[in-house]
Order: sequence, then structure tokens, then C-alpha cells
Amino acid sequence: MAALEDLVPHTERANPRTHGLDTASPSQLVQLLQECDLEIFQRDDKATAAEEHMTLFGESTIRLMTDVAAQAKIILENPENNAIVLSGCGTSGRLAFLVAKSFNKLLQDCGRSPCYTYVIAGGDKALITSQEAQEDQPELGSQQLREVTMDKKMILFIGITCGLSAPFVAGQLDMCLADPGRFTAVLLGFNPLSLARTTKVEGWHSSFAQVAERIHSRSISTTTSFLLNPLVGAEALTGSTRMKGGSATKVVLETVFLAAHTALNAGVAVSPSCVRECLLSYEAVHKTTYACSPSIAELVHRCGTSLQQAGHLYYLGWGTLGIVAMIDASECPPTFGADINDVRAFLHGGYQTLGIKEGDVSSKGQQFFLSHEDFKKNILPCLTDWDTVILIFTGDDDQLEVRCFAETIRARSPHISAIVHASSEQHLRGELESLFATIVKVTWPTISSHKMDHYLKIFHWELSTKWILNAASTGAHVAKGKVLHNFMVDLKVSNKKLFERALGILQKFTGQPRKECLKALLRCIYETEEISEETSNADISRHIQVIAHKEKVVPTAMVALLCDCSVTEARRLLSERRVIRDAIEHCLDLRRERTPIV
Ligand code: S6P
Repeated sequence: MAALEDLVPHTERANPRTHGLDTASPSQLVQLLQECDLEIFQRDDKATAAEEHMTLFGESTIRLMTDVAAQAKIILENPENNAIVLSGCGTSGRLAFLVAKSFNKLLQDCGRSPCYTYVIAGGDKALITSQEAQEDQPELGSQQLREVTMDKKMILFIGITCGLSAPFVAGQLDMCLADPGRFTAVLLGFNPLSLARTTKVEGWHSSFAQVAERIHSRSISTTTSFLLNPLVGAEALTGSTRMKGGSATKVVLETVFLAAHTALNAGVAVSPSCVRECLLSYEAVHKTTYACSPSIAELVHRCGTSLQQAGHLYYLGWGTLGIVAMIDASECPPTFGADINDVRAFLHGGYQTLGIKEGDVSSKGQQFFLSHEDFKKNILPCLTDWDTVILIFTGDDDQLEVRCFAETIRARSPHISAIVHASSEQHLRGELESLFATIVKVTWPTISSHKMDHYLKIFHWELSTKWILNAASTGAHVAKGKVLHNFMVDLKVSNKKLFERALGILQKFTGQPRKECLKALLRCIYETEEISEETSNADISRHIQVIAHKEKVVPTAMVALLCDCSVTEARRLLSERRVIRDAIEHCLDLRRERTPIV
């Protein structure tokens, strides 16, 4: 019989390396993230059953990526009539957007028509703020796919769902499967097929696993369907697929499309060696980035101090690195239950640089203010000593402009840091460097002036920035006490996946059966001690709607279970400690005292 842990999807497993994440110092934390990120590039040497242990460098993965690139090449031969659609929810959708944007630019640079497009659950505003609930809606997914492909002849659709779980993507894949004459469907994720989500999608005909199974069986005999699901190891922060899942998504997609474009430009077939070489170059990014571990740890420390003192983190980025920063900031509310103002990103050129379908959406509210000018107008005048401002730029950006901006900020706050990417030939002016209290300077080997190499360089810098900012925002929330061991306990339960995760966390830390945990969770959601039969049996979507307006629901349920007390009492106990982790540790200690081990 399979052990219980074997039934948990890889993307939801606790990484054994990071059990002590919550008590790690900034440099230990960076070391742990370095080790976890390296797992993305693990080799197939421990492989037993081919499919169950497929890794990024595994032969079958490289073959699959080559095959998908060959399909992409076919589409790219006629970009006016065809389309490549990348789609996903949350981080997966944001990366779909970023990758589509980059490759459209590459096409335009080569004098061709752009043919990449993206779909993200929740629409363009989900690129900036989290809209997790739409992940649960398969019909919305297919409807949006229909809209962007209406007038297209042939479509390569890549549905990204790290956990092989998002119903939004299932709806789209189902639609592609129904029309193999037009659609080639690729499912990209990081779990084995056997661990795809099996729960039936509310109000729909199938589970995600059933759709994934159909993709897989069709992939055996045709080239209209592919299942691309290498394993990249568990996340450093349990379930936080924005981290490794997101990085691996970026690596896989960019490798596939770079291989396709290279073959197209050279008029040859896509080669597996091109795919392999590209993957190797991404592996080298890991080395180059983490060679800066001491300065990344300094940055993590500074960001942690800010959040501990109720200060804010402000990312000010240039070019696509600014978009990477925007993505990192947008993930903090759903991941850490953070306030939208805790971590904010501002982009040089604002909506013009972002280039989304809906254009400038800043009229939707203050959280959609995005440009450096918005920062100067709305944030700078109220900057405090507890805030940290991080400038993110490259040796290709205008150093004079960066310096002027840095000086303006410096006049208000000493806590200004920088993440800078430059080739070994590019030098930062001393007067610019001296403005930053902390600087993560990533130095890259000089590359050829070939167009493809230029794009690859930018992709590398983006990934490197992603790793550094993921470390900064995760480390800062760890310092704030949001994490217990390697579990985020104060998660915002905004969709079914997160509802399930919340139940798993309660079971793990309280040792109570699922039924009791569900009861406690419902008591906290509805703030009552008596849960009616009707509420117990209601669809999870109803509970999620109620949770949207509540704070600290999971920690409250955990305290109620650990201390065997009412919701009101649990809320009181939680409020006695400023840090959630301390409050829960205290309850765990109390319980140990009550039930000593004999
Ligand atoms: C995870 C992130 C989420 C996920 C989203 C999609 O750290 O906060 O927004 O990206 O839930 O997940 P998946 O498994 O479908 O890619």
C-alpha cells in the first residue's frame, strides 16, 4: 500500500530540506532556497519507472520539448493565420503573459507578425492583483480560449498548471481535445499523471485527472496532444508553486520557443541538442545568481526588518525585470495573506511598458497604479524609515536616469537597495553604487551580439531576478512570523486548492482527523460554534465566498483545535501575540504539557 505522503502531489509536498525554514537566518534561508532551486535541474540518474521520475534533463522530457517546439515551428511558419496560446491561473497565467510578450517582440524584431497570446484566469487585472477564485471555473477558461482563437486556423495551446489541478485550464484542454483538427494541446505541469487532481470539478463533467488522462492517452498515438510534466522537487515553502513551479515554467516555455525560433530562422528541424544546450544555460543562471548569496542574504535581512516593523517593500523596476518584480509583488497577498500595500511594484514606463490587452487599468483603483511617476506622487512623500525601496535595473538601462531617481529616494530614506544585472564589460558608476545600502550585483559573461543570444540573456536576467525577489519576499514574510516550519499557516483560502491545503495543514499540525478539521474551519468561517447539516454539506465554493471577507481563518481554526476552545477564545489567544507563528507554537507547547508523552 502506498504511504500517505506518496499520495500527496509533489507540488503540495513539504520539502524535507526546509523543515527549519521558519527559524533560518537570512543566509541559511538563501542557502536553502539555493538547494531547492537546484532541484529543478536534477538529473534522471535515480529514474526507475520512466514516467514517474521524469526530470527536466531526462531523455523523455527533452524529446517531448523538441516535439512541442516542432509544433510551435509549424505555427510560426504562418503567424498571420495561426496562434500560440499560453494560459494559466495565478503565477502560471502571469508567466504565460510574460513569455508571450517576449516572443511577440522577438517575432516583430525578425520582421514577422506577432502570434503569441495569453489567457489568465481573472483577466488582465490578475496580472497585478490576485484573483484566485476564477481558477475553479472550467467554462470560463474555455470561453476565454474561444475568444482569442476565433479567427485562427491552427492553434498550439499550452495550458500551464503546476499542480495538474486548475479547472480553468481543464476546461480549455477539454475544448482543444474536442477539436484536434485545429488545436494541438499541451499540458505543462510538475506532477506525475497519477497525482493529478482527482476531485470532480463542481458543476462540470470531469475531474482534472480525467482530462489529463485523455491528453496523455491521445499523446501516445498522435501529435495533437502532449503531456509535459517533469518533476522539479517540492517547493521550499510548501505548495508555493510561484517559486520553483514558476521558474521551471519559464525555463521550459522559453527553451521550447527559443528552439522553435532558432530552427525556423535556420530553416532546419528542431534539434534536441538545441533544447539541451538551452537548459544547460539556465542551469548556469542558478550558479551565477547564487554566487551573490551573501548580498542576497543582506537584502532578505533588510526586507524582513521592514515587514517586521510594519514597513513596506517597494520594487522599482525597469523593462521586463520590472514585470518580474510586479509578478513577485502580486503573489504576496494570496501566498502570505499580506495586505496589498505591503509589497508593491512600480514599472518604468507603467502600462506602456507592461503592454496588456486591456491597456491602462489604473482607473480600477489605487492598487493598479503602476508607474514610477505613481510611486513619486503617491508613495515617496510618505516613505518611512521602515520601508525598503529596491531598484531593479541592468547595465543596458540609462544609468543617469537611475541615479536621479535613486537620489530623489535617498533624500527621503536611507533604505534603498538595488538588484543590478550587468555583463562583465559593463561597469556601474561609483557614484551610483554608493547610493545603495545593499546591492545585489549579478555579473554575467559577455555574450555575442546575435539576436537570439540577446533574448536568452534577458531571459536569464529575468529568472535571476525572480529568484532574488522570491528570496526577498519569502524571507521577509518568514521574518514576520507568517511561516511555521515550511508551511504558510495564514494563507488566504481563495479557491478550492487552497481550501484543501488549509485542511491538510490543520490535520498535520493538530493531528486531528479531517472531519474535525473541517468542522473547526467551518466554525471559524461562519463564526459560530454550531455548524448546521446544511452548511456542512454545502459546496466549497460557498465557504470560499464567505472566507474572502475574513482574516486569519486558518490560524484561528488551528488554535481552536489545539486548545480545544471556542472561536472567540481562539481569536483572543491569537491576538495576544503579535506574531502568528509564536501564537501557534505557544498553543502547541500548551498541548504538549497537557498530553505528555509517556
Ligand atoms: C502559487 C500562486 C498561485 C498559483 C495558482 C495556479 O504560489 O500563489 O497563484 O500560481 O494557484 O496554480 P497552478 O498549480 O494551476 O499552476
